Amino acid sequence: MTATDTLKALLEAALTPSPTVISIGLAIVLLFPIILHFIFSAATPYATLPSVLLVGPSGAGKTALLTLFERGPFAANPGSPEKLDAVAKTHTSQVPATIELAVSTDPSAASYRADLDAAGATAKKFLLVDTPGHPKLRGHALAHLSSTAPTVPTNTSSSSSSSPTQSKLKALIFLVDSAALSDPDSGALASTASYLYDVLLALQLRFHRRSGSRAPASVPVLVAANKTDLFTALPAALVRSQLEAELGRIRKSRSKGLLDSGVGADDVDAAAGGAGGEEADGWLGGYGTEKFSFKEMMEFDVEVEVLGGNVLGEGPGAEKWWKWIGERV
Ligand SMILES: Nc1nc2c(ncn2[C@@H]2O[C@H](COP(=O)(O)OP(=O)(O)OP(=O)(O)O)[C@@H](O)[C@H]2O)c(=O)[nH]1
Ligand SMILES: [Mg+2]
Repeated sequence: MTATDTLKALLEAALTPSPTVISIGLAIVLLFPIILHFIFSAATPYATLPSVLLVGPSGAGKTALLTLFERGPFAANPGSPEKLDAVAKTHTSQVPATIELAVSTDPSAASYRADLDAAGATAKKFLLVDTPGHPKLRGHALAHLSSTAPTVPTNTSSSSSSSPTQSKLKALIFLVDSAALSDPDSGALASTASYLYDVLLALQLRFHRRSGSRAPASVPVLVAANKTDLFTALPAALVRSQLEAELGRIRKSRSKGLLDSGVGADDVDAAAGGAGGEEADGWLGGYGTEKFSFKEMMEFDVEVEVLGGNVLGEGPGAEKWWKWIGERV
């Protein structure tokens, strides 16, 4: 009897409106969603995936590379023509495309062919973002770089959820057509270098904006010299030196344009000396150097590496690029 009595008394107390009951009830109502949030956010540690941005001039092979990484096994035996078609049939991109990939954490085993099948517990997931290379559509890629937020919103097409995912930009691949670069009449060198100049300058400005812990981290750059299967293709070392020379020329002519446009030489010097001025002008790399070198970008925490490879045909393939990605995501 006593047990039912106490139960009765307890129930009665709980149902009588009193400040204690109301405050306990309020506390439960308010704390429950907060506790739920912590339980679920702890259960999904990969809410933000690292992302790798693919940029480069139109026709360099960005979409072809994305397709190769997505359907690796098809390209693994390029013997049958229809399988090769799956990679080769690309057309100029108009919108950015994102796919989700996984790279093995074991560096010795890093191969996109193997990783696609064995994406188990040891694999790191990341997003690969293809951007259009057409000069009028480069805003997509540059917007990713100039965003001050530590994360960039991307739309994952392959993932089951169609909602935008927040993603951390971890690396950038600048794809170039090394066969086109070897033709001095095509103007490919000038147009490729001018795009690369804008990309590197965006990363340099990003470095200057870094202040505080929520600032974006540095983004390493891989200049991927594609199409080395073609006999006219320049080797990676020449791609590097030609691009450096052209970037130096662009830097010189752009700073000259600044002088001609009415900004006095003193202003430019002052801008170069002052910490705030560096941000405003378009001078890429270190001051006081005549020739441009990719090493200068280390001053701004931007590591630049040049590696050759090919998406189609016979050659070293894309393994080195995949490995480079694996070391950085
Ligand atoms: N020979 C050879 N051709 C390649 C290679 N990679 C890509 N291509 C070809 O280059 C052409 C352009 O490739 P895309 O991937 O469409 O170029 P993109 O960089 O996406 O170009 P945009 O979308 O316009 O920015 C296609 O016809 C590909 O088949 C390669 O390694 N070797
Ligand atoms: Mg494309």
